[in-house]
Amino acid sequence: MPIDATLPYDDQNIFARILRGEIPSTRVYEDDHAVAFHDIAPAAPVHILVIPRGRYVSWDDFSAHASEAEIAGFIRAIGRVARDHQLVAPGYRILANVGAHGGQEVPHLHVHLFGGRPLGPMLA
Ligand code: IU
Repeated sequence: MPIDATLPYDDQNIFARILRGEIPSTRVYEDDHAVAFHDIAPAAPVHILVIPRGRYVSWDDFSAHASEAEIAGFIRAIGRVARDHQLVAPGYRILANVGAHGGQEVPHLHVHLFGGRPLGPMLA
């Protein structure tokens, strides 16, 4: 069920619980600002979610309220994960769904990183 991205942060959301280690995930990267793990229902041969450690509901919340260090660290982490998986030469896609019309289902900012096959045209 898509979420309302203007709601306050819910500390019990599934990615908050993954961050706290209460629910297992297959982590592929972590640093001071970000954690990356395999999506549980991959839509491509490589489908990784990169999330900030901070409590941000969505890209909107993050872009409005995160510090410069958090923003820089998060963006650098996404690039690092793509390079670590040898995705740069073949190419890849990053995507963040925001709110109901964006199809966002988990109320903690996550960037999808897709790769490993030609992804075709972007769907609106
Ligand atoms: P969305 O952008 O909020 O629609 O994406 C949520 C993603 O989180 C989706 O691709 C799910 O497969 C994925 N996911 C997950 O990896 N682990 C979980 O426990 C749950 C969802 I719930």
